[in-house]
Amino acid sequence: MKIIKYINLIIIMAAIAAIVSCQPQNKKSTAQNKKSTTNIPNRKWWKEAVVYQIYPRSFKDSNGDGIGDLKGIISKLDYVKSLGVNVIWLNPIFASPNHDNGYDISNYRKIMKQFGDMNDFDTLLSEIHRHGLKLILDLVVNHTSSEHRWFKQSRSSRNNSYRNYYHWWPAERGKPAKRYSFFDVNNNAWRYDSTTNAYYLHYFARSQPDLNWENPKVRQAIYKMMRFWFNKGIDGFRMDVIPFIAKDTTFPKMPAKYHGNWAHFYANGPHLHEYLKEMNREVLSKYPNTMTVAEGAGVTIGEALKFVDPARKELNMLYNFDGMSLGYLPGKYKTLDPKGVKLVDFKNVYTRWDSIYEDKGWGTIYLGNHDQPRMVTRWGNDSPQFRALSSKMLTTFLMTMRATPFYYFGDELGMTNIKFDSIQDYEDIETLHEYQHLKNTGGNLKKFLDNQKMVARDNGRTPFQWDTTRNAGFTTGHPWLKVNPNYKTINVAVEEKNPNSVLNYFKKIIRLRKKNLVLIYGRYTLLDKENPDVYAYTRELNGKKDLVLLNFTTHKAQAKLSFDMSKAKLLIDNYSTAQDTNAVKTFTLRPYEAVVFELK
Ligand code: TEU
Ligand code: CA
Repeated sequence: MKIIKYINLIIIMAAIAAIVSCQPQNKKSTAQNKKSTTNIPNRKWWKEAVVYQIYPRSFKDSNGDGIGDLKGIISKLDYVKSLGVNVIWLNPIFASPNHDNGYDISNYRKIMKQFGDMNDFDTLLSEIHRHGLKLILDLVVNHTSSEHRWFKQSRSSRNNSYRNYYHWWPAERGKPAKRYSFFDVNNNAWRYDSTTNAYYLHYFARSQPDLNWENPKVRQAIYKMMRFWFNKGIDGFRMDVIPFIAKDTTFPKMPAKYHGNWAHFYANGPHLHEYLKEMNREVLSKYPNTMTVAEGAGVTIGEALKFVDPARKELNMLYNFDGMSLGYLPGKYKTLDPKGVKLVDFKNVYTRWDSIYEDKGWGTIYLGNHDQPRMVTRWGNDSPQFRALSSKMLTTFLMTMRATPFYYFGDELGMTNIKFDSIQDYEDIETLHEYQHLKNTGGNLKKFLDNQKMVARDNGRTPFQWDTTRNAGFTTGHPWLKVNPNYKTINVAVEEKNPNSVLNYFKKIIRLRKKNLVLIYGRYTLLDKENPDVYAYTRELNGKKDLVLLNFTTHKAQAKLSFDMSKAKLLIDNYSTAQDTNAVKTFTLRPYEAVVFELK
């Protein structure tokens, strides 16, 4: 009996010793964590968030009319929550004739009838918050729809009280100076209107007249509308082409240097930052726990901090176009350079944009949205052999940079471009008007359509792929835009069941980012700069150091590293079989392999 008692005593003692021994470790790691969290200046919830962009028209149709709607989104919030994302960005949900799918607003305080009504919105917002998520809406205030009552009044007569809500040029002064338009068939941003024998300005389509921000009544009306939505409880705004809102209303000739890059000219109006400071003073500062992100069209890296340096009290974040513009031939409408994009150029763009936020401000990062082709087609490889691997690799990049990821719905499944053959399949005003422009000017339509298979915005707008039922479970009706036929294999239902799916990898790497503040706030250092195949970088924070290695090619590739990899702890690998890390100096990556190591 005695011996048994002794043995029990020894076991108990050993157990206590074991617990005590891991205490200091726990104590150390808690202390280390505490240190690491306390040593991070300017922490903000929106810096630690992952934003998930939903194109409402294509997410989920609840009433069989073939168009996504708010009730459809409500029915899928458990799915959105399961991703691990924090913020939903909805593309415009306001009343609109949908010439530009909601970016032509006819009433800022009404829900687009195809999407539902204000009760649906109120339910959506409370359900989003109940799921522990946040909601940002799309603020489109550079222009309205020509069906907005302000414009109907404005165009009715020269002395109407809304006349100066828009930019008019009286015809008796002759033709106004050239301004380019994104969506006009003749690329002309001035439209003659016979009612008052004058031209009105539209940087986008003729049905998207530009608001006159030089008119304080316009600004106050916009601020009032913003308060309306903030008072409903939304958590912020994505601001559509906000850099374009200020204009020199004398409309001088555009300096020649801007003719190849007129968006940059548009983004440098005389009073732009006065207006953004006023917007902050009068609205944003009254809702301090919200976030704002500018769509930084035309903004160069040298101008970014003017928008997001906290000391300037303007906006929180901005997303730029330098990455998305890689690979296009200069001066030609969205024409891809057959030579493709060099990874070294890609690395330089993202490294430069990281560096400007070293001391102040905060970055964003994205590889797809409703204006872009699907990320895996544009930046990865959508062949059956490499689609899943390269999707995961690109997502690893987005989730391990020092910036708030803006992740586009469907990329978590590895959805691909649909690559329409015929112009009849397209819905997007940009593609249709560019096609008409080419037709009118004898351009090469076949070459245009081939190029659109890669670059057209509709590629990123095809219905979300839920399951293998008809129309991928998006609608019981006729979808407003064709469903990608690959939905049979690329969809939520199939991927939720596959532990190695793109979807489950997405959830896994978000968890990794959340658990490791070094991946959010850590200093970024590019390694092996000239490597044409591998993107290698470290992230460091309060003594922690992670290494990210991304192979952007279909073949094996090596990263020249100066770390002793034998001590490296593998955190995630997009291959289901991890590699032996005893290799020193060089680490051979398999095709499209993405790995994250903890070095210390
Ligand atoms: O985009 C404006 C913009 O700068 C460009 O990306 C433009 O959309 C086009 O793709 C250039 O080729 C914003 C919205 O994101 C876009 O969907 C709207 O069509 C546009 O403004 C007008 O509101
Ligand atoms: Ca519907």
